[in-house]
Amino acid sequence: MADCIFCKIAQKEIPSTLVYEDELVAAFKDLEPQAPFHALVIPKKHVESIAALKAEDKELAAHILCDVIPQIAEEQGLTEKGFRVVANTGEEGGQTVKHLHFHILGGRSMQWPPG
Ligand code: D5M
Repeated sequence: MADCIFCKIAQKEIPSTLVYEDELVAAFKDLEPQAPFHALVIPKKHVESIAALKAEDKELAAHILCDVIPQIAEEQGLTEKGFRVVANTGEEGGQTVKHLHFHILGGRSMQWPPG
């Protein structure tokens, strides 16, 4: 999508600090970190949100959840103590960038409920 900032990051048209990349997925440090480790995992193809995922995206979603996020957590030393994964979805979900992304937050104790 031409005007999507995360598409531009995936295409390396704007810079980011990558922590993971493969053919389908990129992960990069969040510009406004809310924890000592805060990265965003995105599919390279434009999908607006979890609500826009289609049956054809099942492998991609499983890849992100089953492979990419656990690998990043392990590499960042978060697996043992724990971490949080968040996918803000839609207006009331607090989603500001309309390209599916999973926040990975770690390195501190998290509170519940979120705001
Ligand atoms: O989260 C959107 C997140 O995206 C928010 O934490 C800031 C982050 N962001 C916005 N632009 C950039 C760039 N260019 N690099 C890295 N991180 C960025 P949401 O769940 O939609 O509120």
